[in-house]
Amino acid sequence: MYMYKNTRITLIKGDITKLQVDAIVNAANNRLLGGGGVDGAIHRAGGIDILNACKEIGGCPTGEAQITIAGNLPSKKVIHTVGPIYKDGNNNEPQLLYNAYFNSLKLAEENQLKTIAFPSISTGIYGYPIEEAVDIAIKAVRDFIDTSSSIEEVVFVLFSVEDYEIYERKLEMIF
Ligand code: AR6
Repeated sequence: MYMYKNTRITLIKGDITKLQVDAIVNAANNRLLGGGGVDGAIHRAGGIDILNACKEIGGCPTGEAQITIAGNLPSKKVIHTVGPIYKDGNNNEPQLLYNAYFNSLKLAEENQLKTIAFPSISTGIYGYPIEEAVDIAIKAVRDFIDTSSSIEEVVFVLFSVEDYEIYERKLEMIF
């Protein structure tokens, strides 16, 4: 784990379901009823109680976020957010992706959660080009932590070595 200077941002390669942080973020869909990718992994590892909590919430608009218990996961909470499905970049995708990160951080702050881990939202099944998505993810996190001291650590968790290296390159360019 490498902390980028004094930014409170860290980067790891691995499985987000294993992390002992206050909140892990799920890249969910509007129905909040589970799916593939990281969503499937979180529900598989966390158990049925998370799905039941999601059913009670009833859904989540794109760019917004909801919070549930973490069931059998080592984190304290799960924040479910919904990134945009990428079409061509002209359908408000950048703003919606930014909102997904920013609103997840806001929800963490509102719940006194200090450490939060993000997967690479929208860049899997939803098809967002990774290079563009990383810039938006980093900008949203920087914008938030620049104005708020409540979050102590933001971890970007990348599943593949390729994605990890893109994040690493972008972060090293900035910091
Ligand atoms: N830990 C960390 N990252 C992971 C893990 C894991 N255990 N598993 C996959 N990833 P995706 P999206 C990475 O497709 O594009 C679901 O069906 C993965 O390699 O999970 O936002 C939902 O229900 C990729 O880099 O999310 C929605 O319908 C990143 O997580 C839809 O997929 C995100 O890929 C959301 O699509």
